[in-house]
Amino acid sequence: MAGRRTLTIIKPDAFGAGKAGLILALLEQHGFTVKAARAMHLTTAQAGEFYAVHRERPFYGELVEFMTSGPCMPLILERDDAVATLRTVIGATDPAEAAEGTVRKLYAESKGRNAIHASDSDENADRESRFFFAEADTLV
Ligand code: 3AN
Repeated sequence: MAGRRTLTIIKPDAFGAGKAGLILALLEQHGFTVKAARAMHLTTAQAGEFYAVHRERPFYGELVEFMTSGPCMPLILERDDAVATLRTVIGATDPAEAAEGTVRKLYAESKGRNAIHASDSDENADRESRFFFAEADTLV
């Protein structure tokens, strides 16, 4: 059965532009509740580790540089079928291809500066949640 929790990050472009509240309101309208939240400025080592799966991709350096360019906001969110629903709500990686009303259609500038991250599987949601939060922070 699909899990009830997923991990999202409001990325430095959206967080720095003061869009965190609007994005969170949209996610809440889609039935998500916040189970953990923090604001932080990732180090190069942290961003590199978080995106290690993309290490061989041509955009890896650009991605790490962008994710360390300013503070971001990781959150654990909960609702039924959390991973698949959030992927739909954030929209396609490229905002030019994102559906109307999605977070990326509304707030992303480009494939690289695309406002928000969302886990792509229950396994990654679990791994990514542990990356940012201690178990004691996720018991609400
Ligand atoms: P998604 O975030 O939609 O799961 P992935 O997993 O293909 O997309 O890519 C991870 C992240 O890498 C994206 N969120 C985006 O920030 C960055 N990225 C993907 N493709 C490109 C690209 N062509 N140029 C720059 N950055 C990219």
